[in-house]
Formats: sequence, structure tokens, C-alpha cells
Amino acid sequence: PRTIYLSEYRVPDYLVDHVDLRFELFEEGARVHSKLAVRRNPEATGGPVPLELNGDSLTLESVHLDGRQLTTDEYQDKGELLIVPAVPDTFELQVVTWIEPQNNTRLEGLYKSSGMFCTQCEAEGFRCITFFPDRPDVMARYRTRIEADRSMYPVLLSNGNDVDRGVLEGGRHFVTWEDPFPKPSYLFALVAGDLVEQKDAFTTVSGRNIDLRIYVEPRNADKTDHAMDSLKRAMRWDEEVYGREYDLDIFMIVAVDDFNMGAMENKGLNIFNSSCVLARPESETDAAFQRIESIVAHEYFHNWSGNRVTCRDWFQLSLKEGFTVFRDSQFSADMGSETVNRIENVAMLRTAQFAEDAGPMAHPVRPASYMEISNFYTLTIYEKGAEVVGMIHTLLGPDLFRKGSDLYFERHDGQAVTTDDFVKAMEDASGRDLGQFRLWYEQAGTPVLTVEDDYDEAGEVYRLTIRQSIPATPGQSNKKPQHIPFALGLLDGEGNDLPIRLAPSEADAPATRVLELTEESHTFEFPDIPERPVPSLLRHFSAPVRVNYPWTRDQLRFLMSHDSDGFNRWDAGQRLAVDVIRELSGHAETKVDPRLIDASRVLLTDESADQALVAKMLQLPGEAYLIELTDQADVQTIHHARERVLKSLATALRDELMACYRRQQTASHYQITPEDVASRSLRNMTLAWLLHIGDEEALELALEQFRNASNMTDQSGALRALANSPFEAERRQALDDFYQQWQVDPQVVEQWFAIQASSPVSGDLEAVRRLLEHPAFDWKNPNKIRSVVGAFAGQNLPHFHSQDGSGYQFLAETIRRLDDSNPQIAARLTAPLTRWRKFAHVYSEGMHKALESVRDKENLSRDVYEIVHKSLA
Ligand code: BAL
Ligand code: ZN
Repeated sequence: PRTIYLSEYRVPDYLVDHVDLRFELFEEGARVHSKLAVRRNPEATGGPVPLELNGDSLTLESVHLDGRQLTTDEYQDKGELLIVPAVPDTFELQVVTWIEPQNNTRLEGLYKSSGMFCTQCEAEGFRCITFFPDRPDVMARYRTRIEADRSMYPVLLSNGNDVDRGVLEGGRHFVTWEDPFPKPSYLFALVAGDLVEQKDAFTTVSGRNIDLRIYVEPRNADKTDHAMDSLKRAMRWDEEVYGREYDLDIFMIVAVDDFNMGAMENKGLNIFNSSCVLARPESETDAAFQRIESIVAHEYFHNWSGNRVTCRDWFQLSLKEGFTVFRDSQFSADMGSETVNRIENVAMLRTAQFAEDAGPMAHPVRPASYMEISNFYTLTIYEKGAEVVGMIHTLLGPDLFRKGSDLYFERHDGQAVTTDDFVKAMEDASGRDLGQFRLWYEQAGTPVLTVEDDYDEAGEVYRLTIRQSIPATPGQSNKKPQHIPFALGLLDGEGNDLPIRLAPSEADAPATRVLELTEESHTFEFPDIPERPVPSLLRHFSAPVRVNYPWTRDQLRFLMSHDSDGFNRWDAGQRLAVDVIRELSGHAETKVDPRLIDASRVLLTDESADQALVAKMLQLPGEAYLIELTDQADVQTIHHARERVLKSLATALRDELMACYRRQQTASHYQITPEDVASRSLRNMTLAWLLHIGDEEALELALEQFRNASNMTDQSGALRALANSPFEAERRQALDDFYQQWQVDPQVVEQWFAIQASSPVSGDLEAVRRLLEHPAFDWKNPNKIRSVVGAFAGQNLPHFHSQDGSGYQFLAETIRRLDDSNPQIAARLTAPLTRWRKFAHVYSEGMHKALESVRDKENLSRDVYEIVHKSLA
């Protein structure tokens, strides 16, 4: 496969102003008639060049230029390219292609899922539908006519407004859609199926009425309320916080079972993976409700950050994704608990994005090259990209940031632009120089900050020295220092914030001060500090960096109770727990530090504390995070050390856990308020801890909760606790009962698969292989694959990292099997193996072998090829 470089970017030679599509949908395939209004791009340099259109898996039937059919020697069909050597400056090109959606297992382009036709065109799926300059900087207006059997496909949808419909011969019908907004081909969408709709309406800030519709299969008709409510909240929030009003008269969402991604922001017609849109309290958990709210908002927000202003090329992917993740995080923070949202985002970033940044696939937020763009829908592009936008927000403050985003949308509406254009708008609106800040887009790797301090008692001066270094990443050594906003707090002996001055007697000194790091090393002096303070570093996680500072365990405990920054209270607890777990690793005789037990006791018993934060603070750092923090990680040792800490805590705090469990009462009707979510989370966590140590009384409580729960959070919480408990008969029974109860609901069956595949107790390799043989498992459905294979390799670390290498071989087998049918999913599953250098030899050897066995497969897809070869390099 060829590597594509950002430095090779050239403007398109031809532009397409209008696209007229006609789809004839049949059971054995689909005929696509496309009529393109093409003209030479005035910005393209040089003489006349051939017209080149991208294609993939298309059967070409005919080509007409300005109404005249071309003979086969007037064009070249090279499969991935249709070349027409001689074209005028302005012309109409008609192309007819035949495609087979029913045989499309890659789920890119037009395909069938549960009997409905649907599309996924980002990034390069449109070329699987028809020949087209399939790049985001070619923006056109689309008119789409869909023809299909009327009884099988009564609902026919595409982007924009429904402008015509009628009946055809042979029991067929058609609907025509017209999208007035120019868009890149990746935002094209089509759906045809037997769907029911939930209708609602939204009145925009300027008084326009928008028709809202969610289309689902009839069996899911009772699962759309939450998505609809979330959508309306997102529409209002984007008006209030960003001044963004919706533009079409109709906004549609469709739920699809077989989908590679979470959801897709096609103009006016968002297509969602069922698991990211459908929910009701009885069958979906709090986590699903929260995920749905944020993804519905995310896709909606793309209407401005992505659709109205789109990316010039795929190297700019974070332009829309980083910004939109930042926007959806702000939205979720406003809808729920800001601190808890921040904790969840950072926990994921530090566990998974930091690992990516330290591995062979490390790449900048704006990559310089790729082989397969689908491999770059990464945590770096999304989550680190969002952190980068968040740092601009911190540096500018909310008002100037809003000025910057207004300028960006106004200046670039209808254009395909770059991350640099985004930063420039922020600079122009604020007057700030973000020159050095741009390195965040160009340099890969997670900066490391090493912090030292000293206190001059006589002069009452506190000094802080911060050094930054950025580790080398593939293709990038010798990094330049980056511009890092570093939010600092200083606590006195009582736990109060001290005013942080940069000059003596500075008035209105803040309690949290954002220091700007631009050099390799800075020393800051803070006057008027009457006692040696405890530093609270990188409050609210003000930059995506690692911080090293030699906190004592007593200081960490102190910060856990007193820091005014909720995020840093949590972080202090995590650091303390990491320290304690590490101390136990490989040392069977070492006892768990009583300070961790005491700190957990305080959290469990303090009813006046923010229970949402308490629920987060009680969770021990995960194994994946502990591995991420360790060089040459020994997974089994880490697992056993963490287990010992968990069991010691549960044993020592048995009565407090039981009391905390019994205290949790939520409203009798299900609500997803931060309070109720925290309460259910505490209940399920305390139950899980108690079952983990084989507590008989807790077993009774778990069985009772399992049988009588009125919502899925409680029911699956009890099931998960049972599945990880030593009570073998009860856990088998509960797993069987749960399947019997829920087998008709594929989304719940996915939860059932994941609970088992991720459980170190219920999910050994043999059990996981049996799940693949289960009648409900389906190799064509990405959600099923993720819920079994993904959950096993990503969450069941003691079994996946079995020292005999069997877990790795299993994953390699799966990747090889999926590589032909769905390369995007195969490539995603490869991620855990790519980290082989991170592990001790006894693991890395087996991981390396597994990667080699994937590399040696014949006809390896470009997707998997890129990841495997970069990992082995
Ligand atoms: N654009 C792909 C799905 C998403 O990030 O919204
Ligand atoms: Zn997105």
C-alpha cells in the first residue's frame, strides 16, 4: 500500500457543483445513475489534465459526457480510478454503476443491515457507490432520487428536504431529496427500509420550526425517547453556548444494527449504531443513557463543526472531531456533573490515548502521513484533539474563545479548511499569538512535566520549577518545547487555597493560577506564602501531559480531602492507590497501607460529600492504566497486586460497604440525574466488592437485586458482580436466567456477551470461544464482535495476557478471519497487540508472534497491513 503525505496536498483539478443521483434498489443489487456538473478548478495550475474519479468495488455500465455515450477507448476503468483523458473546462458527466449492497460486509458505502439499505461514506465510502472525486474539498449540492419496492421499503430517506414522491410500476415507489447546502461526498446518506418514526418538533431561536424524526425498526419503537430529548437539549445548547442555529427544515436520525462506527453526522440524516441511540431504562444502563446523550449531541454539533465548515483533507480530521468532542464534553458537563465528566474523559485519555501516544501508531493531532485513513479515527485525533481545543479555551477564556469560534464559523462557512485556519481565527479574534501552540498539532507524544519545589521560610517565597520533555515517537525525535497551560493551586495547612501572586502584594490574586509554560524549564516564584504549601498541580487537568512530583502519601491524603479542585481530589486518590498497588506488586508479604483503607472509609461514610465524586473516587485505577504507567509490564503481577488491594479494602471495610449499599435509594421512577446515577453506581460498586470476597449476605442482596431490579443498571450491576464472584452455581444460574429473559433484545445480548467476555472469573479463553459459537453471536455484526472479542482483549487482561500466548493467538485468528469481510473492524481489534514493546518478555514474545501471524496472511487489507507493519517496524 501507498503512503499518502500531507505535504503532497494539491487543490482538486476539477470541482463538482451539482450531483444528481438516482438509485434503483433491488434485492440482487442496486443501479446508481449519477449526473455530475463538473468544471475545471480555477485555482488548479498547469494545462488541461485528465479527469480522475475514485471508485471501489463498482461495476461500470456506461459513461456519457455532455449527453454523448463514451466508447471504451475514451475512458479507462482502472477499478480504483475512472480516467477520462479529454474533457472540456465545463461539462456534464453521467455514470451508471452496478453495486451489490447485500454482499457488502465491509459496511462501507451502500449496504444492507437487518433488511434495510443504509450507507456509511466517511471517510472514503462514497467511492463504493459511484465514481466520484471522493475528497472532502470537493463540495457539491446533491439531489437524490431513490426507487425501491414499496412494501419492503416504505421509508426512503436521504439528505436535505423531501421534494417529490410518487408511485412506480411493479409495486415500486420513489422519493426525491434535495440538499440545498454544498457538502463533501463523505456526508452523503441514504436509507431505505420498513421503519417506524417518532416525530417531534423544535422551534429555533429565530422562530423556525424544525421537524425532528427518529426512524427505527418497529421492535425498537419504545427506545427513542431519550435520544429525542437529548437532541432537543443539544439543539438548544448549541444556540445558547455557540450561537449556532439549525439550518434545514428537517433533522432525521436512523438506528442501524450493523455499523462500524458509533454514529455518523450525514447532513440532515444522522445514521446511528443502535447501541448509541436506542435506550429505555429496563434494558439499557446509565452508561448507555449518558453515551447516547453525548453522541446524539456530538453528531448534531457536527452540523456546524464539520458540515457547514468541513475539512480540506483527511489530515485535518481533528479540525472537526477534536472541536466537536470538545463541544460535546462541554455539553455533557453542563447537563450532568462537570467534575465527574472531566474525570471520565481524563481517565480514558490517560489510559488509552497516552498508550497510543507511546506506541508504534503514535501520530500528531494533525498527522503528516497515512496509508489508510480509517486507521486514524483515533483517540489522538478525537480525545487529544479535544484537549488541544480545550487548552485554547483555557488560554483565551470563555469570552474570547466564543469570539474566536464565531469568527471561525463566519469566515469559513461553506468551506473546507485546515486546523491552521481554526487556530488563526482564534488568534485573530483574541489578539493572542498561538504560534508555538501550533506544535500541539504537529508533534506527537505526551509531554512529561517534572516539578520540583522549595520554600524559603524567611522570605515567605515558594518556588516551583517545571521542566518539560516530549518523548521521541516514530519519525519524530528532538521535539521542541510546547505551549502548556498549567493550572496551579497552593493549599495551606488547613487545606485552604492560598492566593497565588506573581508579584508581592498583587491585588485580586487568584486561588487557581494558569501558568503558561513555553520553555524547557521555568522557575516561578510566589511571594507572600506564609507557610510551606501543598501544591495542587495541573488542576482540572489543564493540559494532556504527565506530571511527576514527589508527593508523600500524607500529602495525597490531604489533597483527597481538601483540594478545592474536584478533579485533583480524585487524582490524588488515584495516585495514592497506584502507589499502594505498586508497592505490593511482587511482594506477597507487604500489607496494604492503612492510609488507603482509612481514606476509603472516610469516602464510604461521609454522606455529606458529593456522592457522584465519591463513587468515582472509590474506584481503584484499572489494570490498563496501571500497565500504561509501567515499563516492561508484568500483567499477572499487576493483576494480583490490584486484586489483593481490592480484597483487603473489601474485607477491612465490610460493614461500611454494607451500610453504604443499604443507604442508596433512588427515586422510584428512573431518572438519570447525577445523584441517582451516583447512587446506583455506589450500590453496584459496593455489591461487587462484597461479592468479590465471597460475602454470603451480599450474595443474597445481589440475587434479590438481580431478580427485582426495575432498571438495567441495577440488574446488570448485580449480574456483573455475580459473574465476578466465587459463587459458581449462582453465577451460572444468573447468566442463564438473564439470557432467557433478554434473548429477544440484541442490545441486551451484547451486554450479556460483554459481561462474560470481560470477566476474569467467568471469561477464560474456553468460555469466550464458546460465546463465539453461541447462536446469538454474528460475525457480520460489529457490535457482537466488539462485545466478545473486543471486551476480552481490552478488559479481561489476565486471560488475554495468559503467559502461554493463547489469548494473543485467539485475537490473531479473529483478526485474520475478519480481515477479508470487514477490514475496518479487523484493524481496530489489532490495537492491543501493537503495544507489545510495553510488556515483559514473557508477554511481548507471544504478542510479536501473533502480529507476525497476521502479517503473513495472504491478501492482507490495507487497514490491517498498516497497523501490523508499523507495529513490527
Ligand atoms: N465522523 C465519524 C463519526 C463521528 O465522529 O461523529
Ligand atoms: Zn465526530
